[in-house]
Amino acid sequence: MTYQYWNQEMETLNRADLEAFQLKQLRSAVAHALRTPFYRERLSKAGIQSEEDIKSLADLARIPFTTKGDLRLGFPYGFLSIPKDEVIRLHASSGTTGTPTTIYFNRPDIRRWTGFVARSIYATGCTKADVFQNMITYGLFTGGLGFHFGGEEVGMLVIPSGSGNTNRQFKLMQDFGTTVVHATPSFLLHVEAKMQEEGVRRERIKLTRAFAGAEPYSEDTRKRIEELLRIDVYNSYGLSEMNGPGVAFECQAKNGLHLWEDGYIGEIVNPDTLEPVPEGETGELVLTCLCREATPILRYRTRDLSGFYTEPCPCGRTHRRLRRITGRTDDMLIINGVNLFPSQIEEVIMSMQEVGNNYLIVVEKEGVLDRLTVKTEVAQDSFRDDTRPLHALKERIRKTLQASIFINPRIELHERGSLPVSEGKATRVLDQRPRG
Ligand code: DLL
Repeated sequence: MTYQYWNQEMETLNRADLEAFQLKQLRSAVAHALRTPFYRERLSKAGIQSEEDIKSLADLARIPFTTKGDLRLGFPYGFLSIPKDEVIRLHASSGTTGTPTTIYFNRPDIRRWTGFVARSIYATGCTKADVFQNMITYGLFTGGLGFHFGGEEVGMLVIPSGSGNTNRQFKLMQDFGTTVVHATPSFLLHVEAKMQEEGVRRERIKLTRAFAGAEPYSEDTRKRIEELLRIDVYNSYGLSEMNGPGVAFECQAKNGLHLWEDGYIGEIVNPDTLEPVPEGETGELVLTCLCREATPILRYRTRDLSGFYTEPCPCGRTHRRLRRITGRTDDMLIINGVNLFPSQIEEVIMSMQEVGNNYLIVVEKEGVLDRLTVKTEVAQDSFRDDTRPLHALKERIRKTLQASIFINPRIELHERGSLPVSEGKATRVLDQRPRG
């Protein structure tokens, strides 16, 4: 396979030069951070009064971690490090648990972010000849505008369709000959199911690729989308605190996500001790943003669980690859004392062909015990008179899951297309246990 690079020099830079570049950028990020009240206090407590105190990359370890809680406390302008009249855009996270976190950008920040998204898109083999339908939410969420600007930078024809309204999405795809889409993996699965339902013929659609991210999904889910839609699916990772998408992305080798290390420093730490884990092991990803002036964020605890691959990538890029993010330290469920990540359930059920594209995990209290119910759709319209095969399927799902998660779940089978679908990030878990 021949690989194409958007910025060959940067993407294939040798380690020593890449680290020298990181050090220069880190100093500049620290200089900006020191202009915010939060970091001025935090960094001076850690003995860092100026960027001159950062002498090597090892000094990163002296910088305290930043959490989502810190960012919330700084709402709305506490992390702004440049005069307000130089800011040209803001994005904010949805704030599902209260105050949102806000990130500001000046013009060079937007230019740099756009460069990382363009680089990511190009790494999947796209060119300016592609027609790109951006089927993700626009607005305060970074997925819409982030990919929109990146797609334009590559020179693709960008269709800002936004998410939802699958019938209109099909029409756009057919009218304009869409070759690439961007969506959450759950929305892609929904699109496929709808295509079947509406009788949209695959031959009328020119789709070859999709970028899928913003929520965790398993390798089996990727394969399922690839087979059903007959396209290549590339994993796309990012978070609003680090600009949005374009932080780490799969290349055509599809074996892990290159973390763009000239824009971000990645560390993997043990979430309990906050000490670095041995190279290659799984832990919490901590990121430092090297490419934004307006809102510096240093050593941000993402809560995302991942690890670095240690062997080099056949594509020739030198930027280290992250393993697929399997879950977050804080979406872990504890069910009667057993730890469970929703991704463990997804891995099992998405590998079973009879199971449809959508599922929901419900946790309730029954007396003193926790009760886990997994609701899945069935792949075929099999709600016919003979219910015996359905009973057998239910039992098979239950046994397979139990063997893998060590919890005995209740299984509910639902007709195709009957479980709720979200247009943005999917809600996969309903934890209905009383709090406290
Ligand atoms: O989801 C940015 C984004 C937009 C990424 C479009 C990719 C595509 P937030 O809303 O701040 O930003 O959510 C960030 O989503 O910490 C992860 O927990 C999760 N996440 C994002 N991408 C992936 C992925 C955007 N590929 C949070 N795999 C992150 C697993 C992901 N989880």
